[in-house]
Amino acid sequence: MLVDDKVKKLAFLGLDNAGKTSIITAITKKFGYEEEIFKLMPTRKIARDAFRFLGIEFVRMDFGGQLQYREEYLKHPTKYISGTDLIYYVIDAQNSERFVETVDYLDQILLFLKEEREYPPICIIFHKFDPQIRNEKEINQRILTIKQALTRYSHDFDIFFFETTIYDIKSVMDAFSSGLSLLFEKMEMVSHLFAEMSKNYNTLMIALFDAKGITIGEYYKPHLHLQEKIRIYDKYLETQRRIIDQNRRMFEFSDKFDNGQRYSGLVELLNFGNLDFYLLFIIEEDKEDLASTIKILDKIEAAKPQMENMILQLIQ
Ligand SMILES: Nc1nc2c(ncn2[C@@H]2O[C@H](COP(=O)(O)OP(=O)(O)O)[C@@H](O)[C@H]2O)c(=O)[nH]1
Ligand SMILES: [Mg+2]
Repeated sequence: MLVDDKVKKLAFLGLDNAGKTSIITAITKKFGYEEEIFKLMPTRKIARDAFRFLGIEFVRMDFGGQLQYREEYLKHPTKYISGTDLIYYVIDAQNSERFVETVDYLDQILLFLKEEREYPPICIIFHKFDPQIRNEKEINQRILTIKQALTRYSHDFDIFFFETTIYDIKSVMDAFSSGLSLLFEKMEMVSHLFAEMSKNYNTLMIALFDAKGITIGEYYKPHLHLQEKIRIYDKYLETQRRIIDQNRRMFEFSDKFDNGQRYSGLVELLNFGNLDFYLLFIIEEDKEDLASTIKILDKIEAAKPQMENMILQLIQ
């Protein structure tokens, strides 16, 4: 499944105050799991924690971004930066005064990696992309300029861009999950299967999450608005929590969007040994024909074996 089975190292890099620690905290705390902080290195200010995903152990390293630490990492890059499997580089999207400084730091990191011939995927996260600035022309223009400037590295590195904000946990989880999926070759087949399945039903969304909320695959109806996605995701989180608290295997719910359109949802727990996964299925409700909604939810039940097979392939 992976290139090799040793522990995978994820690095969160960026200037101080970019939001690295907030992102990691949001990912871990949202799902109420106490992550095992097994080593804290206050002197070098790299906080490490460990987690498992699809049966593989990961170490997540939060590189303190103050100037003195950055200088230390760049002075001994072999010690700090080498051997990283995936880099999340976090930029404060609201602080354009530090754009030059942050691009410069990223430059130095990438130059070092290039010299070492190490090419981990690079996820560049424009963070603090809060709802109220999402439509601001100037900020969007500046972000675009940085993206264009960084294309000079795309010959050597696989570079991916994300916009995130702590006010939308989905944006943070999407960036994190997308990064991880780059390390698992088979993960994209999950999304493909969901896209296929969606053709048979009037589906708004199908998604598969691991117990910690990492997305393993998902399909959205193409025209679904961001607000609606966020609403569904919040509803999912609430439902997942209920399943855990009430020790259930499945929960169905009905809800409506701001525009009045009603939708039905189902969250189902799937276990494989000690690994838990959650399947989320969302369909539009037909006001005239509620029986058809129920019929569709029954059909989903029938598609479960196929889904379980796929998960088995992922974790084998
Ligand atoms: N507006 C806004 N502020 C944020 C967001 N995420 C984090 N912050 C704030 O940014 C500051 C720096 O965050 P922190 O995670 O400590 O940054 P780090 O130095 O990169 O680890 C804190 O005051 C956070 O509350 C966000 O999405 N939007
Ligand atoms: Mg920090």
